[in-house]
Amino acid sequence: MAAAQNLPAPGPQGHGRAEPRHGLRLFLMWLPMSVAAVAAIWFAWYPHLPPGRMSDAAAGQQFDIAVLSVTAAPVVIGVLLYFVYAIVVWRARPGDDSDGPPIHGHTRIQVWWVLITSAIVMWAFAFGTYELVVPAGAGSGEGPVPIWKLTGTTTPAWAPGTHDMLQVQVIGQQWVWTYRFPQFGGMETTRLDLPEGMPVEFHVTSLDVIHSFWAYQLGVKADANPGVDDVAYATPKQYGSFTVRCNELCGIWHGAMYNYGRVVSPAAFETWAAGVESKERSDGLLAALPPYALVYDPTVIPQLGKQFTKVAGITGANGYYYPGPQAGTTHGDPVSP
Ligand SMILES: [Cu+2]
Repeated sequence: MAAAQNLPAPGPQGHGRAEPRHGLRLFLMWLPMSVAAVAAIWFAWYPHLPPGRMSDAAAGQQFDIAVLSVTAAPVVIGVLLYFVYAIVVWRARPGDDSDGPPIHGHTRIQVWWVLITSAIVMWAFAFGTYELVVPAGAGSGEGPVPIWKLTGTTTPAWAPGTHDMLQVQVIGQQWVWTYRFPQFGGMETTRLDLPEGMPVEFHVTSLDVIHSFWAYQLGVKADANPGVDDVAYATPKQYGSFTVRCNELCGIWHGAMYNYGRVVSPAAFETWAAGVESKERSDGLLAALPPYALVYDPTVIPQLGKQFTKVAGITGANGYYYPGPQAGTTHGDPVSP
């Protein structure tokens, strides 16, 4: 920190020897170290910071972490440098049992201290507020009533190459994630494919206990609570696969509650989603699923789930609402091994 240039000189006074300019020394050491650290963080570390740049939300989080790291590095270096300098230069020499000089404050240092720490805090406040409001914030203002919404049009149908917002319902239950696509007939899958470059509106809910939807590489994390429709936004920006984990301890198989998704081209996504929809329709699965809703009533859904039929590789969840395979039968869901 620049405060280092105005440090007190607590060394022995009046011993007939000129006191070196400790503040200047410290500043001249601090400056190149800080410049090097900031450059290393920005140019070498920043591109590798979590969670990557697979979506706009992820890239925004990566940028915030990089900026705050650049802000913090000179402060940390200033503190550690002063610490080491004090030990080396101002330690008591062997045989020196004398008291240190009495020090009664130092106006210039105190003024600088207040100014610099205030400036850092105000910067963090201004940057944090800007990042929360202008790019629609961490999690894009997620919650049951999102404050900021991603730009896009919510329509009953979805088509590639438009501004249509893809709606995806994320359903957590012990212990699997499923995804329903209301714009594709309400079909439900255990794999979360998403279109690159198009806005996605997640509606996250739970059928039983509290879970947490964490699509790590997309930078999306949202609570999955029963009876609550939690909204989060993201626009995928890179092709590739990502992992969805549960991030809320939700029972004995919490650690096994994960599956995968892919970011594909909008045309490939539409082909996939329409294909799943038509297969689930012809298999009778869409008719058997509970009607699409933002939240589901656990006291009603089990009655609907009793009609659930097995469709290999496509849908279902081994939960309370869609009963798993019964002994001696083939009825159940394809999620179970
Ligand atoms: Cu869970």
